[in-house]
Amino acid sequence: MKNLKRLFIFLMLASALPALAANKTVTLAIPSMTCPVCPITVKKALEAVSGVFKVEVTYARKEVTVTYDDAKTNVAALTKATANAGYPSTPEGKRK
Ligand SMILES: [Cu+2]
Repeated sequence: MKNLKRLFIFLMLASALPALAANKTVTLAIPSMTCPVCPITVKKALEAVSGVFKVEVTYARKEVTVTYDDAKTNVAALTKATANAGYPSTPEGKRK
């Protein structure tokens, strides 16, 4: 019975582990998205970054929300990717 209890605790801990590999979401402000075609370029640039699995562009607000695996990439890499595509971006909250 004691072993069974240990196994149960082990399984609980093991199933909790994937939740620790955090998916993070960041919203980037991209003021230079000035026409409806821009979001396509921005989306492609961000989706090309390894670790990114969701990109949502809100053209009306000139924002893009990116969901990424923070073990594989980070906000600096994301802003670099948009800048390389011709669209400098600023993480929300740091905007002046
Ligand atoms: Cu455009």
